[in-house]
Amino acid sequence: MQAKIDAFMEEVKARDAHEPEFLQAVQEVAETVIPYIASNEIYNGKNILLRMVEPERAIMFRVSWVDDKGEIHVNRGYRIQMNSAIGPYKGGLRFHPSVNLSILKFLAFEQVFKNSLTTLPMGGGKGGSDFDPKGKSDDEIMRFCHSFMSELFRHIGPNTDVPAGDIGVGAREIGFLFGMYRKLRNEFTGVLTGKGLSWGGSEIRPEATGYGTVYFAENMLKTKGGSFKGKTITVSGSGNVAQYATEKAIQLGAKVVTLSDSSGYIYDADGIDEDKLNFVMKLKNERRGRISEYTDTYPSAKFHKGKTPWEEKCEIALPCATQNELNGEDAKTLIGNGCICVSEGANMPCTSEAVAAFHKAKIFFAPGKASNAGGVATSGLEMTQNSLRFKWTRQEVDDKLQQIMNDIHEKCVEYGTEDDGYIDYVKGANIAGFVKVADAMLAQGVI
Ligand code: NDP
Ligand code: 2IT
Repeated sequence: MQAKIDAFMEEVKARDAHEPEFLQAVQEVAETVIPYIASNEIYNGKNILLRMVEPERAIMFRVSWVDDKGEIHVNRGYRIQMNSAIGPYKGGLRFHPSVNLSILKFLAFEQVFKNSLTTLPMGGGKGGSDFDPKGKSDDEIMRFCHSFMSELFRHIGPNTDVPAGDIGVGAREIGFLFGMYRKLRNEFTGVLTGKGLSWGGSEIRPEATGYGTVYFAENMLKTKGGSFKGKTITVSGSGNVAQYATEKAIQLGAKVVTLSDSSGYIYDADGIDEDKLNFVMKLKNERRGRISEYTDTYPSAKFHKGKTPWEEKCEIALPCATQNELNGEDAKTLIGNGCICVSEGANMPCTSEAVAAFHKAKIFFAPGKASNAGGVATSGLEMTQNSLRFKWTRQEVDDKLQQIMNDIHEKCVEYGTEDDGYIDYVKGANIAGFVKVADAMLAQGVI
């Protein structure tokens, strides 16, 4: 079996040798899905996975924009339309200087499996730009977003491709992007998700990824009679996902002791309560400040410059910042400190060495394509509401989100339970996500 997996990876590497993040994501899927394909006659010999690693379309474009001083800048824009076998392409836009083809292809590939797991009819895509929003004025952000959409609009549509937010793209950016799309097309449709509540957005969408990550972790703990109540939690990041993962963890009676950004992390031994979290939300979402400023207001907390939260003692770790932010050494430290559960809020935040360490220690580990799927699932619910021209209440959307996270958990148990009873959520999520897309691709023929 290993020879089969190696041969497959050689073929992918021959094409995409210079795309390390993409290869990392593909390798993880290949290791679990190729043995499944080999033992299931309907999928065997059809090169389905080989077709799935090639984007249906990859669009790259120039984004020129003018800063407040009148200087002209050029960035690169992308949209990877990975797979539309089960629905329109769906996935976020990332604005961050690290963005390149490898990162967007890994994200688009993961998105195909994640969206399939949500039970909703959505294909997978991802896009963005190497634009750095840090330090830019609102006017500069607006001009960049308008320029970006002045090209992207011709490739997307409510039945074709529906982008949303990701790192560096939140409510403000979705507003500017939507405004330009509406003007160019002269139509008001659900072409983007994460819209404002007064113009087509869904209740709970801002909260959904973070809440879903915690709902999923709570489901994992429940398999052994555990819960969040009274547990100590470390969270990384301090953006959208980290904020709402923290909020839900607090609501479930846990103590969150860390938050971070790319400069370092803060440790608050007393726990980040609702008031402190409100302070963080204002700091990050309105003043667009740095997490280190937390200690100016709460001096008993400590800022650890250039470090990640994984050196702190916790029972549950929620990595919610970015890819490969938690490595094999971090994993060993966490396990040594008594961590029993890791639920990925970010996409691929744990390196393959870290994931191997969690599996070896047989602790609960949820891969992002399962545990952070609540965000895109609620985007799917936003699309449904837009099509119906109807609005569900907060409670209705939250109930549906919880149901979807329960369903994803069940699918992972169904496909990922090992002979000794240990649940390999990576295997479960990959196979369950694969089956639905593969069945659709088989039914539609060689296209
Ligand atoms: P935000 O832009 O709101 O926040 C990103 C956070 O991560 C910031 O605190 C940022 O710090 C930190 N961060 C970004 N890059 C790095 C880096 N290279 N090293 C250390 N810290 C970094 O993004 P989101 O919260 O939306 O996204 C976070 C993660 O969750 C991403 O992996 C994203 O793909 C994933 N995700 C998001 C979903 C959503 O609905 N938004 C859905 C599913 C997954 P700084 O300010 O210093 O850059
Ligand atoms: O990674 C992700 O799932 C997202 N950034 C959310 C995508 C979406 O379409 O809501």
